Amino acid sequence: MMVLLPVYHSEPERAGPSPLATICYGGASGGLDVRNGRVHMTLPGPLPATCEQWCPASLSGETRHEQAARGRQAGLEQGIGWSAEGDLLFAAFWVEDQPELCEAVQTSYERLIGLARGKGFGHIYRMWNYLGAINQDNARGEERYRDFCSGRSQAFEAMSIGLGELPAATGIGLSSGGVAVFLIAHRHVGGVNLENPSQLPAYHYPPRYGRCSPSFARATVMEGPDRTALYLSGTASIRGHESVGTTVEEQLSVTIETINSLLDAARKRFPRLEAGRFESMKLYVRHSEDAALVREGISRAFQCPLEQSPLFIADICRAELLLEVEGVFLG
Ligand code: 3EB
Repeated sequence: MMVLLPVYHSEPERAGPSPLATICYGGASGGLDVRNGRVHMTLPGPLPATCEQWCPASLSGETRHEQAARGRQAGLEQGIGWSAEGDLLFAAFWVEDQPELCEAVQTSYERLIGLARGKGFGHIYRMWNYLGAINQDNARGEERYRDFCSGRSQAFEAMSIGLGELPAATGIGLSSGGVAVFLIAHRHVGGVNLENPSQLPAYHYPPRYGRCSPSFARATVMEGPDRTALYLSGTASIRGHESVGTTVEEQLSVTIETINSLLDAARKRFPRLEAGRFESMKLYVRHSEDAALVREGISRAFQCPLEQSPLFIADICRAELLLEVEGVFLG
């Protein structure tokens, strides 16, 4: 059984195990393109410039020739860029900036989910959401992240995806411009969505955080015959539904506790996760002066290989949050 895992480089075209997609962070502007069977996406931020490639990896004993014979298909349809191989799909959209995001986000989200389903990849197991000026208000005086959340929520509802079916996700700011969303999906295997015992499900956040709650699970687990992959959502210093801590030290320590509480809960259900580690992590830090502290704290707590844990300077979806961490834990 195959899943997609990220590999990080400082340059876009380093040869890897034939990725389905290359995402270049820290570009001058946003864009989406499909070439040579691969999705190419450039995002205006976050910095520093870093490339992420989504590569097939096996959760069974055999290596990837189980996949190679199945061929590659890719295309760009109605603004959705996609690439598929065997049971794996990567799909993405980029929408240019709009004064209000809700409608454009809902339309594109519905197309994205519709495309995944239409190509036969109904099991979406991880999503990412990047938007410009995430903490700024739109013309109606609504924060852009909240405006985005409404469009996303309405799309899931329109596509009949229930709250318990929402996959793990990340929501992070870009230096400028529009909205980038991408997903990974499987043809046959549904992920198991997990919640965090120390946090209220985001889809049940009270209305003070926005007219529609954020639509995501705290983690999604893909279990193969020999290995198990846990995709951890963007995790920040939130207990229940409240942001905790005013200093970066406090927020770092609560974030580490929160990740550990998710892992503890996951291990009860998926004992294979008792052994293993984060094979990749993405660290997002609001202020560059906090970068070294966050990098050291996370690396001490989780021992993720350095070359597989890029740190970005980015806005986080609540104005008071100073950091957010996501990752893929392999057991
Ligand atoms: C939180 O826990 C912090 O809107 O997709 C984390 C992960 C956060 C994903 C999203 C938002 C999102 O509410 C923010």
